[in-house]
Amino acid sequence: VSLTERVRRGETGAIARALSLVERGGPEAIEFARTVAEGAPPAAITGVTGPPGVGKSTLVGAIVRRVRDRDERVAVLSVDPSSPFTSGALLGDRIRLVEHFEDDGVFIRSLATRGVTGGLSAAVWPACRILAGAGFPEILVETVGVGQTEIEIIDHADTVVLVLMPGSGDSVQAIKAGVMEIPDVIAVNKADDPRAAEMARELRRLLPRARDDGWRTPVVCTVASDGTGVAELLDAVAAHRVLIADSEAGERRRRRMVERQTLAVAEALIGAELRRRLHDGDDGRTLLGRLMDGELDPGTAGLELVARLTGAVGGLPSSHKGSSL
Ligand SMILES: Nc1nc2c(ncn2[C@@H]2O[C@H](COP(=O)(O)OP(=O)(O)O)[C@@H](O)[C@H]2O)c(=O)[nH]1
Ligand SMILES: [Mg+2]
Repeated sequence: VSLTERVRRGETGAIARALSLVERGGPEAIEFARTVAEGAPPAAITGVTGPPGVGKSTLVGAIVRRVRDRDERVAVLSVDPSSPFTSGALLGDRIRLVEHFEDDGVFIRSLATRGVTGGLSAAVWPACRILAGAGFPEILVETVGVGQTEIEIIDHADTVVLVLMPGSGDSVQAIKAGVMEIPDVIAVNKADDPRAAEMARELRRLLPRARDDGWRTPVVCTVASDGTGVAELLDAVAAHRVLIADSEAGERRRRRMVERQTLAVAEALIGAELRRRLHDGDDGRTLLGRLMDGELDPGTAGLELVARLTGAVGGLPSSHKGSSL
């Protein structure tokens, strides 16, 4: 039986292997992910993002518990390097999801992002295809970050939940200053802290009445550690899902998603190829070697790399040449 078939049957070991495969990246990984997902209904992807320590993993655990109570299958991808876990063993001490490892209806895996351009995007797209192919209608993706970077998940998630906690003022400032995209839902977690209610009020004051797509971002108070507010949070996610399911706003969002996913995949592939060629010499000497010998400067070497990749003379399309310099 092929790996594809075993993934489609939902075999946990096969899914884990398939994810390791796509994690390595490259054209074969993309082709494989596409094959696995062929014919499978698309999964609903929810991004859970925010600064470290606000309780994202705990909240994901609480969401998983609720979804399992409804007897639906759910998969979790964690792109959080600060609290890593794998399907077999949990690393670190901040472990929220251990209870679900025995449950067939739940698949939990951390995802390496390799720290390269397009890393998150290039890894998350095929991973979600694998999980959709394995029959998970719901996927939660935990990503960590502060400010604009965490919101990279917006290119992959149908709904983005930003998790904050009393005291995480940076993100509030980022929203206030307009440098952060307005998330679809905000959870003020650790609402057992009395300052949470005031923070939620401040956020509601700061957030626009409506975004361009007509959506007003709900702010929900949660206590992830005991499940308080998680039902309300899931209601907010469901409401957003309805908005994008059949609307011009949803259409625009999907257009932007596929555009950015495509570019992320292409950029990751080209980036990998460029790095390979920088270290690979076709005439016994690497480009890097020639740089170190002072024969080339980084600018010229960069142009040459691009030239080798595109086959274009001079490395760039002619429209970029002949400037008035
Ligand atoms: N008091 C309180 N602590 C929480 C709550 N949710 C999570 N925590 C704790 O916050 C710490 C960080 O949680 P974790 O889920 O690992 O945060 P992450 O880094 O955002 O994934 C852990 O010690 C949790 O037990 C909450 O609602 N209230
Ligand atoms: Mg975490």
